[in-house]
Amino acid sequence: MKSIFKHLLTAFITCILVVACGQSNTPIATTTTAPVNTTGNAPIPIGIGVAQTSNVALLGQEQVIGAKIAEQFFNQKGGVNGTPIKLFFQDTSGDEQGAINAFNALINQDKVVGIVGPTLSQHAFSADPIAERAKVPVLAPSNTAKGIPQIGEYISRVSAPVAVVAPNAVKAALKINPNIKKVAVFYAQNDAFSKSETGTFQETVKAQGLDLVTVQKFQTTDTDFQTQATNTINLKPELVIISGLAADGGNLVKQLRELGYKGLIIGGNGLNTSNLLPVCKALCDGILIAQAYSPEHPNEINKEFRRIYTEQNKKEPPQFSAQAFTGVQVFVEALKAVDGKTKISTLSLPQLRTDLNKAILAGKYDTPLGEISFTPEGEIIQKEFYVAQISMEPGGSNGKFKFLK
Ligand code: 1QQ
Repeated sequence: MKSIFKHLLTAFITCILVVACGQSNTPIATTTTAPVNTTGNAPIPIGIGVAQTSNVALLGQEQVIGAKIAEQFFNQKGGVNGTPIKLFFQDTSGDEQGAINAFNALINQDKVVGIVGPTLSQHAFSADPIAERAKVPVLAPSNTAKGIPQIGEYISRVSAPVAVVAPNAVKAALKINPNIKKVAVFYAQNDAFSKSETGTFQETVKAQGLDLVTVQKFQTTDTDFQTQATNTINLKPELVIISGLAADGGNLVKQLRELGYKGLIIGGNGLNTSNLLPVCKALCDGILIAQAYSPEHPNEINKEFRRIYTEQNKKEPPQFSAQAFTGVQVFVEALKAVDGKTKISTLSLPQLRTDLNKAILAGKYDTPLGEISFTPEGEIIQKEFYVAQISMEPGGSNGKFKFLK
């Protein structure tokens, strides 16, 4: 990274001067843990470790967009008390090892102050412990499985857990069709988030007095769901609930409909992207998905975020972009709080990472998700949740997430 090299060069020259001149009044040359930013206005490095390739990129791409909007937006507003931020992107790709490699690169090579990532809970359980051991704060932008903040002191999330988000979709389905009795549940058994989310869905179904007629398992890599779909349809459910990711989830919806299923379908958070629409096309119509973000949220920062996003992308901002934006925002505001106490330019990188983590947990943030804060463990405290229903245009190539009242 240029600024660090510049710093090292400055430190080296200073060192020579110190030896030559016999003076020793600078902290830079004498410490091994040099300050992060000693050159006045060198940008502060923040890491984004999400999936930019693989099937998980259907979700991760939306995060990259949200993070980039935040970088530009907050730098235009003066960054961290006059010092800009700079995002460093490392692609986690689609597996645990990819996430581990991305986190290691962000921590050791890019020397970031904190990380927004990874995309999946499945990857967080492997990669977050690396950040925890290195004492690098992580803000999980989309890790909704049970147990994420409990990975460690440095792990917090801006993505509300399945336990609070998912039940809203079941309640919305019952409002649309109060006659629902029989419910079938599908989940991807090789994905930590899907296992966690289906647990919540199954509890909700039972708590609502509904009849859970079957629990079907699949893999996120599956493309053929004929057997599970046929077995399910034979049980005549009025509601099907799917916890998986976008490609598998989209194919499952498509095959259920092609085989004649007519009832309501709830998709979990892994189906919460318009990248699902090219998979199930017209047959995506009517899928209900609970949301931790609404483009209609009326606060100023959301209005600005929504305006920039829609200008660039010609559609409404999705939840994953809003959450990634929020992750960067929390870092920026917590960095400002740290800087307000002790100039960041005088702190060593380890000290800054530790102070930053404390500041994150202590703060309150007005974000596109609404007002949020954190429990001491790093769990998000968020107030508003929503449910959207996919509405496909006739012909089935274009569709929208319509928010239910
Ligand atoms: C998780 C999730 C993902 C499906 C979001 C991209 O919620 O892995 O926890």
